[in-house]
Amino acid sequence: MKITHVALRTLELPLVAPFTTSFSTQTHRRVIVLELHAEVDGVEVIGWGECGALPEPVYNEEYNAGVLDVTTTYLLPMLAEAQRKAPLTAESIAHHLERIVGNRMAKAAVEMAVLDAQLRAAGTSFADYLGVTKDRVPSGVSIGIQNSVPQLLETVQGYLDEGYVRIKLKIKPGWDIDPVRAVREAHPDIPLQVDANAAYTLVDANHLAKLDAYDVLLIEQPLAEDDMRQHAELAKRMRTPMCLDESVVSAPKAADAIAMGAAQIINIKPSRVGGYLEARRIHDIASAHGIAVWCGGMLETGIGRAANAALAGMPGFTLPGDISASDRFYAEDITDPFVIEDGYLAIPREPGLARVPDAGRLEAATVGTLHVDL
Ligand code: OSB
Ligand code: MG
Repeated sequence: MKITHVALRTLELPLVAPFTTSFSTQTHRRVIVLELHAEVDGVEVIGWGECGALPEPVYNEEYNAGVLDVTTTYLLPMLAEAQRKAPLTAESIAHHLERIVGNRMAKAAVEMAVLDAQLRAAGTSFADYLGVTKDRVPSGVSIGIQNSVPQLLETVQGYLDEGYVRIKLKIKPGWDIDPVRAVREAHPDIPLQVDANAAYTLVDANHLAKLDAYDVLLIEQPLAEDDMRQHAELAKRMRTPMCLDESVVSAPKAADAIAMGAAQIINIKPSRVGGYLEARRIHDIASAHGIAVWCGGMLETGIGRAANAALAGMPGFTLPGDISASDRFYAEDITDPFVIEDGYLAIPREPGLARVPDAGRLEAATVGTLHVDL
């Protein structure tokens, strides 16, 4: 394929309710979407990519302005150079961008748009590309930090009524044991897990071990991104299985985490690890070690949600992901919405990786666009 033009749109979508984690409160999702124009065998094709980055570098080191800068200054010019020598393929993008350190969410969005264009041109769905045979995936929901325990219980009940099969509670110091106990007492049998987004230190080990009393499926990323060894230490000091999110930025990091005993479970977020192809490698490594994985999210629009739903159909994804219906975050998605049916989302089978956005809704949500010719 030859890329001819990329439009980098920044969208702003209101959230149905504020989403609070240990690191921030979001009332809107400001998200970068790539519209990539390419030629495949003389035919024009458009590929879509969605970037996981947030407006501020508070989940990881990436942020929207940085993504726009690195993509327009380095990533796209490097691909322009590469395609002067040989046609691009999705599978070669990571290689061409290797000289740039980190910036995995920016790279992931570019690779996603190229893979989407490639699959679209071939008439192949992402699920078929991956060899996924299931037709649906179980849907979990990530619940932000609430103002009070009664409010949390009401929120949880609402999602259970909608059919979500697993509840994840965001926790932070001061909002951890009490909310978990309250939810567990109200719902003795639901699959329940917690996510701290790196809000604790190893000094909190005894406190966090109190979670062991509430039959929690896993604790996600209690310690800082760099603290792989401390996670291994904490894993020995509590019974609740240790799950890593932020720390696992690549397949080699997944291998380190498994070898060190820092992760019994891995949250795979394609954007965090540099794309869907690296995400698949992590799935394969984890599966070979008997480590369960599940698909995390970054409040994706329908563009990225479609891709996540297909990825989560791979056999090693044995735990429900943070792949909820579109209306969990958005009153109106920019694509046809994903809906939950009996607790599951259907895996898309249309050609491509992404779900194509509606032109009018995309335009209405756009607050800025950068254009790059290659
Ligand atoms: O840690 O999983 C996380 C959202 C933004 C940043 C980090 C995380 C999250 C979520 C939401 O938990 C997952 C979703 O998209 O449903
Ligand atoms: Mg997380």
